[in-house]
Amino acid sequence: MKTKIPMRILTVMSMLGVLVGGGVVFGTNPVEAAGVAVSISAPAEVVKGSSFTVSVNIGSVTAFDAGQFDVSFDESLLQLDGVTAGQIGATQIPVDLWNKIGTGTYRIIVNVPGVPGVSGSGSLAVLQFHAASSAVGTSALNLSNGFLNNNLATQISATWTGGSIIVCNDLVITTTSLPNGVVGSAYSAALGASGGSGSFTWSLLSGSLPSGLTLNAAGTISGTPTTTGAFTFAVQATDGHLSASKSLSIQVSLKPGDANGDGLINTADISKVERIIAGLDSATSGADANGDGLINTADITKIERIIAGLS
Ligand SMILES: [Ca+2]
Ligand SMILES: [Ca+2]
Repeated sequence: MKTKIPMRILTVMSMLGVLVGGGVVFGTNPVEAAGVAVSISAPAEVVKGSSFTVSVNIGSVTAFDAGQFDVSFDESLLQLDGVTAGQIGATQIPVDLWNKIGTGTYRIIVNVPGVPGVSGSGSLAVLQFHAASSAVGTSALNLSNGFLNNNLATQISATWTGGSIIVCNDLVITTTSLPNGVVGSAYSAALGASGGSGSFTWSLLSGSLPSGLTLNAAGTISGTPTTTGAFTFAVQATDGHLSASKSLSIQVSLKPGDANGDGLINTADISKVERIIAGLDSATSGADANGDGLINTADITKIERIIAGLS
């Protein structure tokens, strides 16, 4: 019968390089055998000229004591301004030294003072960057020449995964105004934006579109207005990372001759103008069919001409 060795003792034995199950295991535990994951946590997209931080994250590690790695990037797009301490569990991981060793490549050395070792997950360091103010593009953010060791001065196996950052122009909505709408007439207007990564999803942020109109994700406002009025609303465009919003408005009026505001011009509008002239109904903008600012029999004549296809 085999003697069962408690997991905690097994871990200590394996860290010490004790013979376990016929093989010598140096400085590893079951998690680290596959390699501790070291990866970049960075914004996918930054606006040119802006400052941002990048975290060099580390997965679960046991008795970590010190490490070194190189970070490299496109210097025409990104500049490294500083490197500050990471944190594993509750323990800070001091950056002892960071130094430029080549074009766009910096070497960073982190070291926990003394030999207590730190276990847990977190970050090895935090990098302070700013994006170039005049150039846009995509920069790789590579990690290389990485080496980690535990408090026994033994290498900790690790996999190093970099990333990339898009430097772009700020996302702005370029539409300054929208065409007016007419009750009963088809309406279509395309919203525009620039910057970001160039593919936008649109939505209504606040307010209301004229009834009968909708905004689709591609940024087209379309439909057929059903009521008059001035409608003010805010739209938002996002490229998935950055977003911008803008307040816009659409004025909807009646078609000249559409005295009753139903979107159609027919004999009901003649009756409506007659009622307005007789003082039975309030004036409507559509009743002024000939656009002279007055509502009188000349508008009835105009409506008849419109119905007959004469004008
Ligand atoms: Ca009408
Ligand atoms: Ca008139």
